[in-house]
Amino acid sequence: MKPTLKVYLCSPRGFCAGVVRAIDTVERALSLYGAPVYVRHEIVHNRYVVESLRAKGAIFVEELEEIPQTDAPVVFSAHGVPKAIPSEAERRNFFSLDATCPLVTKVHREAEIHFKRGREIILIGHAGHPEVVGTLGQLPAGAVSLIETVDDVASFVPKDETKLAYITQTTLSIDDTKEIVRALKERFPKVAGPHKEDICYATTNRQLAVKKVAHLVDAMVVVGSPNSSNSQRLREVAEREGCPRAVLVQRASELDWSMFEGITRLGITAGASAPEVIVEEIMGAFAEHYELSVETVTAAEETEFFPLPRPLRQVTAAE
Ligand code: 0CJ
Ligand code: F3S
Repeated sequence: MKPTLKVYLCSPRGFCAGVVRAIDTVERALSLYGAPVYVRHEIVHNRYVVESLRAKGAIFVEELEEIPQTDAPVVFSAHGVPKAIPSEAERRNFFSLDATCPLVTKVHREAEIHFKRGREIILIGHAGHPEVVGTLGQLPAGAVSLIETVDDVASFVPKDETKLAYITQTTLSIDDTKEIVRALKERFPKVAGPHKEDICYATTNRQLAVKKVAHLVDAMVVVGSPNSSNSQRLREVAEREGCPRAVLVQRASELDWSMFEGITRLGITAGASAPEVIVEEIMGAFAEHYELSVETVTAAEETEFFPLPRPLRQVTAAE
């Protein structure tokens, strides 16, 4: 007889509206124009998604220089790109399709508005992440400074502390960001910024669901890739909320079964770039070891939908 395992499935989990739009952009480009479709950077940070699209004819590159002169579409990933990238694509006469999430574009616009109003901008985010590189690259070098921690707030030297603004990466930890914003407002009471931060609805809701489940379980499995910021944050949130074991896995084959010995309650969630089919694969793997009793724990209902980039919409309408 298999031991029983109570499974708490976090909801919402997995794909957000921006990820659906980004993947659909590549799929739609492939079906309209045929292979190859070039994609600058992983369309979303998920190996399974990238490999599936590659099998259908997508070619992934890190930089435009890697793309030969071509009429094939060139897609920019969901994370956004510095302004120099669309300019370079235009110079090379590429047919570009921008799959930047509209909620990242919104942050780019905020940055531009602050800049036009003469404000020095602080970006709260993780150095080197493509979204951060893209947001920094919306404005001339030096216009935006990156801050990663509360300590960075203390050491930041503004040009004029009455003309400061902040923006954030969309996939940060809600709790860490709250602390950084608090420190920023304490030190610079006149700092301009969004109502709270720029963390997106999907990041927020997935963290809220993990918070509801973390204290109920002995272990938490987060489906997602190691380079996925929002997925990493879910693992962190689970741990910080008192879940004794939290792991990030890309596939069921990565599960270390010694870690789950003796557990009776398990939480499962998935990052915004992780497909539901992998959640099902993980559930299937646990079902081989345990008798499962599954309960969904819901933190929010999501209805967001983002239409495809304009060139693909027009072609769709003409059909
Ligand atoms: O940056 C974004 C617009 C989120 C895209 C979806 O998630 P993912 O895993 O590709 O990217 P993050 O590393 O930013 O979470
Ligand atoms: Fe956009 Fe947030 Fe998803 S920024 S791509 S809705 S994780």
